[in-house]
Amino acid sequence: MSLSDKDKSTVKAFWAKVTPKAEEVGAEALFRMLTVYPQTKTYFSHWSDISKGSAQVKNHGKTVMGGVEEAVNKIDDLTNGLLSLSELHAFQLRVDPTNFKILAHNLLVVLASMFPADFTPEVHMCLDKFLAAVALALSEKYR
Ligand code: HNI
Repeated sequence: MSLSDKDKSTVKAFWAKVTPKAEEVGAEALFRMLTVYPQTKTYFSHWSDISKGSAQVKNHGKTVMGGVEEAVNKIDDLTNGLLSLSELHAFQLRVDPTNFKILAHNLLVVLASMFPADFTPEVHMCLDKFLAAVALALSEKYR
């Protein structure tokens, strides 16, 4: 399942609108993931505070969104573009790759609620494809 030129331009145009609010989106999506899918909390057991709006949740939300932005910039070759992030998650952090899909879902929910006018069914479809491709690229080093 590859992204068409139209998918890519739709993702880029939407992302340009998201960028100014990236920190809020990241923190909300991360907090939602930790709440709705509590099994994801195991990876953050070294944090002192995983409550809504905590400094650690905000910080890591920002970090993850930096990774997604990198993916938008490397949308033409996600496998190579995300190789070092994949390596980090596979070998050091040992994050089960099913969690990439869980985070993608939470990102979509937050984007839909924060950008209701821009989040059309078409945009939803392109973002879903893009985030699935990101999840696949991040899973590359696991095999
Ligand atoms: Ni993820 C660290 C990007 C999904 C658990 N993660 C990072 C970093 C980036 C990043 C960037 C910082 C790297 C560095 O220090 O060089 N993570 C992404 C992206 C996605 C993702 C782009 C998916 C879209 N990460 C996930 C998921 C989990 C996850 C789904 C677990 C449920 N990531 C982590 C953990 C760290 C991490 C844990 C280390 C955080 C820390 O502070 O210890």
